[in-house]
Amino acid sequence: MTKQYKTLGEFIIENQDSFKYSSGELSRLLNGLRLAAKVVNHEVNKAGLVDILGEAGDQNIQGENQQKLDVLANEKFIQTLKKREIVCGIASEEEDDFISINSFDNQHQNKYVVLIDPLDGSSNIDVNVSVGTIFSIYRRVTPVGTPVTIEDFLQPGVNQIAAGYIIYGTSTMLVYTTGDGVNGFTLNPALGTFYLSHPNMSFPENGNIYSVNEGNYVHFPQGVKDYIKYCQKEEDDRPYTSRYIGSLVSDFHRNMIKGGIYMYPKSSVASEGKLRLLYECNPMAFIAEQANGLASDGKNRIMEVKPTELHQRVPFFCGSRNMVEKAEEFMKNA
Ligand code: AHM
Ligand code: MG
Repeated sequence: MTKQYKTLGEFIIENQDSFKYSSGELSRLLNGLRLAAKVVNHEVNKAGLVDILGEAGDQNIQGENQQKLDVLANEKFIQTLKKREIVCGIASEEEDDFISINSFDNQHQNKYVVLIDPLDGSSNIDVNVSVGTIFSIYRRVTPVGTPVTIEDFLQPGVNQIAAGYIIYGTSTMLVYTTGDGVNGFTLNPALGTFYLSHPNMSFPENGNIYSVNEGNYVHFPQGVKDYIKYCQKEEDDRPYTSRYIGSLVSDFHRNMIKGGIYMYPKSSVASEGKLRLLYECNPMAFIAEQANGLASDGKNRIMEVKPTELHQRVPFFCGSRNMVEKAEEFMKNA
């Protein structure tokens, strides 16, 4: 008999009783993201065929060149969430400011805000390497019925209601948590349906992969240099394997399955590292912790960092529990 896989749609409905707050609204929101993921997946897959590759000519708020697919993914996710009127606000890595969502028949009645990195690792697009979408969902802190404010977005990661990523890889997967473990769904492109392929995902406690841009080695703090040397030392189960795609979602996904640590430390040329607390680190930290892993800024739990601005950057160490703890030890002792 052929094994019957559960679809993402079925899974969302079956599990909505475990949601902390209004289940219908969060289910609709997750379904909206599922739909946008399929649209973006379609665009990413055909990127090599049509003239949508290359830079769009604009710069985003961080002064980086935007790729055309960044712009497109940003539009698709925002459009889908806006049209379905399921959230009261969106903040995106590609937008300067947050967007407040309202309509005549729904006077700011929605309760959730979404923060999104629509296409992370986009410098990989031109060379056909996996990219991803990262999302994070919070319940608003300002009263329902009023427009959202910056306070609704500057919440610590511990307040997240759900977080997830979509990886546009050899196959497309949507991986997410609502605070009750992590589950991964693989897209069957012929049917356009996500199926539960990776139930209860979990980081092995130990791993043997370290992922860091070693080209920045000379700029790293001493503790990070010492930890990298430790990873390379011939002793016990070391040296570890070095794997760095330069696409956070892909590096994280591999390490969650095989066991490993991802690092984007601060350096003498980037005082807070590169990754954004709200769009990249908090959602990945929530997923990591729900999958028995850890996420730290080198000293503190990422999800407890109090955000002060939308596009804030933070050093990031994330992955298998024992490896992150070891890296922290090196940074403390340096
Ligand atoms: P992006 O949001 O501009 O794509 O930048 C984030 C990406 C991560 O996916 C990746 O891990 C990192 O930047 C790679 O940076 P670097 O090339 O400096 O190693
Ligand atoms: Mg990014």
